[in-house]
Amino acid sequence: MKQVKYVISLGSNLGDRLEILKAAIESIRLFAHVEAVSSFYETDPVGGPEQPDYLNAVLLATTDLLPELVLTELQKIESAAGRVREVRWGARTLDLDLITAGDIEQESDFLTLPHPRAHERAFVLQPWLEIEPDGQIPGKGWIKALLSALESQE
Ligand code: A4P
Ligand code: MG
Repeated sequence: MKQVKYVISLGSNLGDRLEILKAAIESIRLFAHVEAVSSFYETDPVGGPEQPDYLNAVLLATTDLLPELVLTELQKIESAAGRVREVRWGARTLDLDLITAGDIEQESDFLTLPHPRAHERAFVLQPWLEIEPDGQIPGKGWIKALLSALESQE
């Protein structure tokens, strides 16, 4: 089976954020080969209701699992961390998003690739840039350029 390279973002703004993110990374290691993990970044919440600051990170992993199966595994890890889906963009113990899966582009309610908002989110681009300086979002371009564009908007 063909190995696919995945970019996965991790976020937490409830509970023991650091321990929750570290445990999530260990869980991802059980089904994928984790090649790089960024530092942990303290970030202001973007969108949604007023809520605590986030701890965010990004990791690179390869596996021959299909994207839908990878997302299903990520959702199991979120549930195990006590994630309750109430308010969209609301506070959460753990949010695991699939940012890219190789050069796959697809759109469905269950899984859109690349993640439709990743290119405009510094809390994804900054940690990603740290571990993959020449990273790209299919259809959007170099993450370095996307991040510069965001910063010059501010
Ligand atoms: N879904 C579709 N495509 C994907 C994908 N590529 N990755 C579906 C993950 N999920 C995907 O997600 C809602 C539905 O999207 C799922 O059923 C899945 O099948 P969710 O995780 O249940 O809900 P959510 O996370 O509240 O929504 P969403 O749209 O994923 O939110 P975002 O855009 O991820 O934003 N601020 C800071 N500083 N740091 C953060 O981490 N995160 C958010 C969440 C908002 N503000 C933040 C942060
Ligand atoms: Mg999510």
